[in-house]
Amino acid sequence: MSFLSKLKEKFTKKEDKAVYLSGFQKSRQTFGDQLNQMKYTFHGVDDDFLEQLTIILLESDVGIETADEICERLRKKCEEYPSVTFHWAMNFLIEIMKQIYEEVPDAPIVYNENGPTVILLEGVNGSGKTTSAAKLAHMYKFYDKRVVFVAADTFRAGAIEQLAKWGERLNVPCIKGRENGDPSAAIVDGCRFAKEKGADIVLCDTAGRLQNKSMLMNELSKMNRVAAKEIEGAPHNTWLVLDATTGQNGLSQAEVFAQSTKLTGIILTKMDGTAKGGIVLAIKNKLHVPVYFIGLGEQPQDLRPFDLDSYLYSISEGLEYGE
Ligand SMILES: Nc1nc2c(ncn2[C@@H]2O[C@H](COP(=O)(O)OP(=O)(O)OP(=O)(O)O)[C@@H](O)[C@H]2O)c(=O)[nH]1
Ligand SMILES: [Mg+2]
Repeated sequence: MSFLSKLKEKFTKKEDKAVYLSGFQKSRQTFGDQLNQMKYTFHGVDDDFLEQLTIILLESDVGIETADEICERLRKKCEEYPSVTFHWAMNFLIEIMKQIYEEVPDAPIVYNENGPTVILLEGVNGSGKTTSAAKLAHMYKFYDKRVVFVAADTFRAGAIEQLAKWGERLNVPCIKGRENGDPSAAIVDGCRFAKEKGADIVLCDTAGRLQNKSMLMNELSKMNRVAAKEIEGAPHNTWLVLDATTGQNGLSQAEVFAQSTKLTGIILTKMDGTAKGGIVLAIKNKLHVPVYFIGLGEQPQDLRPFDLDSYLYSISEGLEYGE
């Protein structure tokens, strides 16, 4: 059985099939559908083929370094099979993408066994932090976890109320910072509240900040420090919320955020509105930071744990035909 057939078989058993397929529809049009078109002109894995493949990978926002690496590995692999068919070349391609992602194993999400687990959400303006906090709350509540929100975006007018409203809707208590006050104070209050009430998960929503504003980046470091004083090991997770539609620019944002805080994971939002699905591979290959969740819409239920096989299948659906 070929790699793509096995991928399909695994995928058909997944619960989230439909959500993945519709969320990655645009990415599939740029990637899988365009690759499929190449079968009509296929004469083997030669320079022409690799050049076209590079273009498709770049359009999917895999980034030049990762695209070159994929092409080089495919070229080497096909040297062993000089009369490779298009179908088998595609099998090798997707398998190589999986190998590249898996080369550095994803560290699991850290949960505090002796008290509340603190999760800090950071990112640039409008990336989807507050919405992601709501989505995470929805997910953890589904698993019967007691969740607390900390509205630590004291900077943007209306930001505290935005999270408080989600709190009301989802029945999650919201510890509010003071508008224009020190966001670290809200983190301290939130951690204390969570300890007192025996909460399981503390979701800290922070203000959008540009990565080139050093004052704001220092503020982020402070939030990390004060959390550690309240709860051992906190924040147990510091996740960068990245808007997938920004593509390669998101990658450079991530590099800078990683310098100011110990970035442990990424939530990739707005995947539903972009063809740039390849950014997942670029992030993993360049930053070695796991993508834990993907945002596939604006509602609390539109968050899914990232699953490599479902992702690969969703962006390449259709390539498995023609064995
Ligand atoms: N389609 C889609 N829209 C999303 C997703 N995540 C967030 N959004 C939308 O993006 C916009 C910004 O989301 P917010 O959660 O307010 O972003 P933020 O990072 O908190 O923004 P600031 O607090 O201003 O920095 C909203 O209109 C959200 O509904 C997603 O996964 N898919
Ligand atoms: Mg916000």
